[in-house]
Amino acid sequence: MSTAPECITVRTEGRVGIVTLNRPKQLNALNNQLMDELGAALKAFDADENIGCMIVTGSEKAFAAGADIGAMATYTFADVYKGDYITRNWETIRSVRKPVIAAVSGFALGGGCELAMMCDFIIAADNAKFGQPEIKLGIIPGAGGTQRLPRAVGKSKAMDLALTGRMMDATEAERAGLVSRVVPLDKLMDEALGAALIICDFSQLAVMAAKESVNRAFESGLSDGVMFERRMFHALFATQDQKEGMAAFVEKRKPDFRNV
Ligand code: CO8
Repeated sequence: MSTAPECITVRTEGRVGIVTLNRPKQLNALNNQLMDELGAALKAFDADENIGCMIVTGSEKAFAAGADIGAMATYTFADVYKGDYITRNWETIRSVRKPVIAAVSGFALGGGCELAMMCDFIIAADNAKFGQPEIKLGIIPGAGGTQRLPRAVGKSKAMDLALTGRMMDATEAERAGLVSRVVPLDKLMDEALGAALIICDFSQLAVMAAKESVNRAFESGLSDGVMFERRMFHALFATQDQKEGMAAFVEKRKPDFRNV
């Protein structure tokens, strides 16, 4: 029997599934239970025909201040390596096929920054602060920070953040390309929901193909990626949604996508 989650809250707005990280006393520090609950919630939304897009968010003060340092403090190499501890349930989010938006306010540090980067794009409030401060704890990022951050912001800034442990604010993060938009704190959820609802109205087949194709850019060389995109592009001509989308444009009406 599944029990109600304790470290997250889950709700829907129209066809948008929203997961809010909810360990306020620890600034949403990420532990195994939270990551299990987050993974389960996202997988459930992914499987739900009524959901077209997801949002992961935190509190005003913290998206997530990193992995739970208290929980990790006494781990040995044998603990973490043998049990694949901490890392084992972190990448569930990567298997989600519908879009996931990170709506980030406050601290997104360490594993919190890595979690945001595992989402498809990041919308930040103007009080957001991003960083990979693990170096200050005698460790390095462990959930993709040294790999996804340089892909997002380039080597120089990624090195700066990983080696000095400093935080960058939302303006710098947008300038560097880590986040797609910055909005006032009180507009964060409206902005994220607005984007999610726009996505929900498109053909889910095209949305999933676009996500898969953009992600391919980070996994392959240019010609392989372009070939993958071309095959996906061709494949979408087999869908009724392509016929509907183009007919609606020609007939100057709103398309009615059925995801077939
Ligand atoms: N883990 C556990 N508890 C935390 C964490 C954390 N990461 N961050 C904050 N807290 C707790 C504090 O201990 C404090 O608890 P209490 O009230 O009981 O003392 C409470 O949250 C509030 O924190 P502060 O009083 O420190 O609040 P401030 O506003 O003064 O400072 C900061 C906020 C700057 C965010 C500060 O709390 C801080 O520096 N936190 C640690 C940030 C950090 O180092 N993050 C990286 C952690 S390591 C990591 O993420 C590795 C990821 C590896 C992933 C591997 C899996 C794949």
